[in-house]
Amino acid sequence: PAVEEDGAIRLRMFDLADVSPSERTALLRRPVLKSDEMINRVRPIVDQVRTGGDAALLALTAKFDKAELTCTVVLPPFAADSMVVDPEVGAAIRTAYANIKKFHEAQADTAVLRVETMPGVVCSRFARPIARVGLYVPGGTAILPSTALMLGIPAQVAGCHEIVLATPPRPDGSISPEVMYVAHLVGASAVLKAGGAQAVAALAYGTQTVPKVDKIFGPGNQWVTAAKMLVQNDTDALVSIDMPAGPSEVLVIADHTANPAFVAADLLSQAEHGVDSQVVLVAVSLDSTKLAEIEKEVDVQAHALSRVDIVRQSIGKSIIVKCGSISEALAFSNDYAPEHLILHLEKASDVVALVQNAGSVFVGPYSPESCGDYASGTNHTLPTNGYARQFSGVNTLSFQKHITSQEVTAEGLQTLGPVVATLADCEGLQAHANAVRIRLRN
Ligand code: HSO
Ligand code: ZN
Repeated sequence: PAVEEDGAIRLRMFDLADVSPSERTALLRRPVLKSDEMINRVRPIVDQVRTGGDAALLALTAKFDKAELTCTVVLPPFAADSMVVDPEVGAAIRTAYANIKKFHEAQADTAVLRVETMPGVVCSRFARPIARVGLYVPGGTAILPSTALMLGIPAQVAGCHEIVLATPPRPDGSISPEVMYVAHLVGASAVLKAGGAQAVAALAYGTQTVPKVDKIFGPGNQWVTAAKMLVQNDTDALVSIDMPAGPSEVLVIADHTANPAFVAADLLSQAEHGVDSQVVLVAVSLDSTKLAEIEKEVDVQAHALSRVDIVRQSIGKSIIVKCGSISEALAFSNDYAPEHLILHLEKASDVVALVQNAGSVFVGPYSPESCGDYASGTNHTLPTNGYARQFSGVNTLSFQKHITSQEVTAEGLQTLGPVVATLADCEGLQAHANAVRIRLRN
């Protein structure tokens, strides 16, 4: 039940020793996302913007964001009075910016990879920025300048030529000054005052005033996610997306050394994101006293939060999974493939070696997820919904693509050519074989 009869905010508890394989599978599952249904609902909106351009975008922004605009695009230099932030917030943004930039600069692929596979046969690989990128910064229940940092910095570091930051305007038509300040820091070439599926469509197809982009990044609600999936599949749009997105999640593994207050705080920091946030605590051989302490901390801390009503719902849908060993805990976590994995364990740093699937790992008692959400340097745009099995979080390479090249010398072709001609013959592709033999004869 989402709401306990006694009013307590608590997770549901399961013991891995007692659950059947099918129950275990059910525990690993996220709430179902009806992506087909959502795609059908966003299609008319996307079509409207694709065919109607700016006029449609303005109309939809008036409808959904209640903002009456005459123009959705803001170009730099951004007005100073649109970026006035509290001095302490400004300083925090600059420190976060520096840390995130430092970590993402180190990821940039600047070297040319060069391998001589045979004498006279040189294969190379080098990276180039994706020229035009669109960054979606959600509005909704919280303003998210941190997301603007997490998407804007790698774009800037990768050297993308055009960085279009889209975010829904407030009813008065403005954008939060913190987001505008970050747009300025990351060198955004335009800010698009639009949100939802309509913003995604404008980025994918371009309008009279909105520049079309090559790749769209960023988290968003179901509408945004569905629109990203839709435009990605339209070859006319010729656009790609960062990754499939779902509600945010955390899996915390705790043993007897864990501080119950820290564990509870970490669970709640994720739970406050939204009613559909997923929170899992894997308890390794915890006695009932310790578990009760954690549950009490969750309840007490939750009731003190301004977003208690959100937390009540997300925690109500969340689970504690008891298990008997670290290896069982990691097996469960790897099967779940969490977006965030927090290790409240005795030898937390040694356990990282056992992590196979996770978006980002938070090691030991003093590494709350909040650090990675805001300012340590790692990116917070991470794979959810189990996609950590095959996707990496957003990083500098997400804004680059690789080009390979080869240079074969005349001598190199003497050795390589016959191999190629033989394989071309084998495939019955005579012109391919000819392209080699015509040179060998020369
Ligand atoms: N935990 C969120 C990111 C975020 N947290 C933004 C606070 N602001 C998804 O990884
Ligand atoms: Zn967060």
